[in-house]
This record gives sequence, structure tokens and C-alpha cells, in this order.
Amino acid sequence: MYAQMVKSTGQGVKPREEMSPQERAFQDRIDADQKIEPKDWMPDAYRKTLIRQIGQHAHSEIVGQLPEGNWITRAPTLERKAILLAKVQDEAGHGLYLYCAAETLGVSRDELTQDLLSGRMKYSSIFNYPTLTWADMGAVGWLVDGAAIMNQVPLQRTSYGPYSRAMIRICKEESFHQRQGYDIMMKMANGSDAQKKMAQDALNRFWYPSLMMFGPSDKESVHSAQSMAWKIKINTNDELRQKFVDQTVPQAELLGLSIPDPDLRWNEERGHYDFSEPDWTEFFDVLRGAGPCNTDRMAARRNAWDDGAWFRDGLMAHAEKKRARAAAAKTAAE
Ligand code: BYC
Repeated sequence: MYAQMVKSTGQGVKPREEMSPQERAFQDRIDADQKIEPKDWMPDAYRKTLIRQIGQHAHSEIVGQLPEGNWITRAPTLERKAILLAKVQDEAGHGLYLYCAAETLGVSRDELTQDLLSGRMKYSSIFNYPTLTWADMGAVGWLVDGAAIMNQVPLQRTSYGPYSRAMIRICKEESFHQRQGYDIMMKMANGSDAQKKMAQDALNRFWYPSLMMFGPSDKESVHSAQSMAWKIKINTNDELRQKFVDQTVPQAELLGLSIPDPDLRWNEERGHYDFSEPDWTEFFDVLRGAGPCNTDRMAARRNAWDDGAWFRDGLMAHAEKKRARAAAAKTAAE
């Protein structure tokens, strides 16, 4: 099993003979599909990898509210507005489940937030692209949430209990998100010529950024091999990207829209679509902060953090008062 993973990603995994007895027992539990819980012993690197992945995932949910939040005030009908508002609120909830899961690993939400604001931690590349038209709400729901589900459904079986349980709740809501996006696309694609054009334009702009959500190609992925050995990740980045393309192409056909890839074709022999890779230079540029909206997204998060300082201080002062009152009452009763 290890040899296969090393081959598929080009990265190494600690060989069993080099593991301590404790590490070996830990790996055996993972191999037997047992969940790891917060108070269980775990290798430091397992804990760190989880904090990195869950933390980035939480930040993505929170930053992910911004491109859609942009359209709440401009939704075309009251019903669309209510649906979009509910979806964006769901993303906030997903962020909270995930921050809570990360906290069980000994890191506080404040620390994670500081790591985001200082640029030490990442969030998904997709949220550094602008949402220019209402059709983008359709494309985000259909493609971005579609890619998210493709990645997150297997994560329901991830080895860390709190992460796995958070993913089960999140996936239930994500499927509603994807359907509402596809519903917008259906309306637009079957609407006036101008609406159909907007839908096609949204697909053109979101196609490759959605493919990038799965991470770099397997040969460039630094974490996949070890994360898969620990079942923090269940599939490689390329496996999920392929599954996403295979699932999405017939959905685009049903809409009467074209995927913006001249090399896209069904490969009978492989039983999969062949498709063009995203521009990986653009992906790495976005990761280092040079995407179209990186500066705006981080400014919005920083403002939200600074503007919320009075409220956090108020909560802490209230908690402290309650604690002091309870302590005084206990002393009086003794
Ligand atoms: N964007 O070794 P690799 C959502 C980084 S939320 C930015 O393959 P790994 C939604 C990677 O972190 C969607 N960075 O990494 C919300 C690493 O850098 P570091 C978020 C990326 O972790 C609201 C380096 O590249 N979903 O869907 O094994 C509304 C090398 O990569 C990206 C999750 O977070 C990227 N796209 O695999 C709508 C799911 N890709 O950390 C929707 C959980 C790679 O060493 N996360 N990098 O500095 C995962 O499954 C994995 O972390 C990834 C990457 C597949 C994303």
C-alpha cells in the first residue's frame, strides 16, 4: 500500500521499519479504519498536518462567503436573495464546525485567524477570483461547490473523528448549495440570448480555477503521500480532478453550454474524459498572493477582525464578570 502511494505522488512516507512501536500501533489503528480522537496519542506531524488542512479548510469557508456576499444585495428576486443569504450563512457555519474541529487539536481559533491574517496559512485559491455577474452565482454553486463536494465526500471517512463528523454535516448542506447553483445555470442557459451568454461566460471564467481547487498535480503535491497513509486525505488531487471532470461534462451538455477546453474528449480506453491541465503558473501565482482578488479578500478579513474587536472584548468582560460572580457565590456558600 505504501509503495503504491509513494509511486502515485512521487513523495515518501516514513517506512514501517523506521517507526517507533507507538507510531506503528498508531498506523495499525488507521489501517484498521479506527477513528483517532482528540485525547488519543498521535504523531506530532499528524497533528500538524490536520491543523494545516482543517485550518485552511475553515478559512476557505469564511473567505468563501465574500464572492457570494457580493451578490446578496443584487439578487434578481426576493426568493433568490433568501436562498443566497441562507447559503452564505451555511458557509459561516461550516467555518465554525471546522474551527471547532481544529481546536480539539490544541490550537485556538484566534491563533488560526492570526495565521490567516499574517499570510502564514492559506485559503482556497478559488476565492481569489471575482464574481462579475449574477451568472457567477450559478457557476460558483455548480462548479465550486461541486468541486468542494467531490473533495469533501471522501473526507467524511477521514481518520480524525472530529474532522470526519464535521464533514458529514457539511456535505449534507453542500449538496443543496450545488443544486441551487445548477438551478441558476438552468434558468440562465434556457433564458434570453443575453442570459445564455452570461452563463457561458461564467463557465468560461470558473472552469480552470475550479480544476485548481483540487491542488497541484500529484507529482507536485508535497503532502499527498503521507496524508493518504494517515487517511487524512482519501484520494490524490488528480483522482478527484478527473472524477469532477467526468461528472461535470454531462451536466454542461444538459445545459447546452461548452466547456472551454478544445482538447476535452471522451477516452473510450480509459473510460474517462481527457482534458487540458489548468495553467499551473497562474495557480502558484494566486497561492503567493498575486491573484485578482487576494488583496481585497485579505483586507476584508482584516477589517472584519478589527471591527469585531469591541464585541470580542465585550464577550470576554461578560464571561469574566460571570466567572467572578460564581466564584463569590461559591465562597459565600462555604
Ligand atoms: N488553494 O501537497 P498539496 C469550499 C496548497 S471550501 C490554496 O497537494 P494538500 C467552499 C497546499 O495547502 C474549499 N492552496 O496539499 C467554501 C500546500 O501548501 P502548504 C476548501 C492550495 O493539503 C465556500 C501546497 O499547495 N476545501 O469549497 O495535501 C463556498 C501543496 O499542495 C490549494 C478544502 O480545504 C488550493 N486549491 O492538498 C463554496 C478541503 N491546493 O499548506 C465552497 C480540504 C493546494 O504546504 N483540503 N494548496 O503551504 C484538502 O483536501 C487538501 O488540503 C487540498 C490540498 C486537496 C486542498
